[in-house]
Amino acid sequence: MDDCIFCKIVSGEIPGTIIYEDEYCLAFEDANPQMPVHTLIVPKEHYASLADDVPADLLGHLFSVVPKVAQIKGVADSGYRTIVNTGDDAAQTVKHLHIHVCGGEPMKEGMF
Ligand code: DGP
Repeated sequence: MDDCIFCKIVSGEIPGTIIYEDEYCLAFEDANPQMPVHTLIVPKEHYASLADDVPADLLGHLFSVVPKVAQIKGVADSGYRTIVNTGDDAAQTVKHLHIHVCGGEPMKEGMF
């Protein structure tokens, strides 16, 4: 996708702070972190969101990378939250499927 910012990070056209990469996905630091640890995992292939007929094996792979990212970021033991925003009501601002991995301090109990 020519105008997709995460595709540009995947291709190296724009920089990202990459902390993990494999054949299918890339993990890099969120540019606007909401927590001390806030990393995004994205597929290398463009899918707009979870609603974009994402192959199940790719989804499984992306989620299998979550604990690896948590280990790399040092939150595997303290805990972390994974979030996938899908569509407008969820405030998905970047239309390239991504998993947020957030942690590094206690979160309040609440809606989720
Ligand atoms: P979402 O609301 O789920 O679509 O979250 C998109 C996230 O992407 C948001 O937390 C900020 C982050 N983001 C937006 N643009 C860039 C960028 O150019 N680089 C990086 N590293 N993160 C970005």
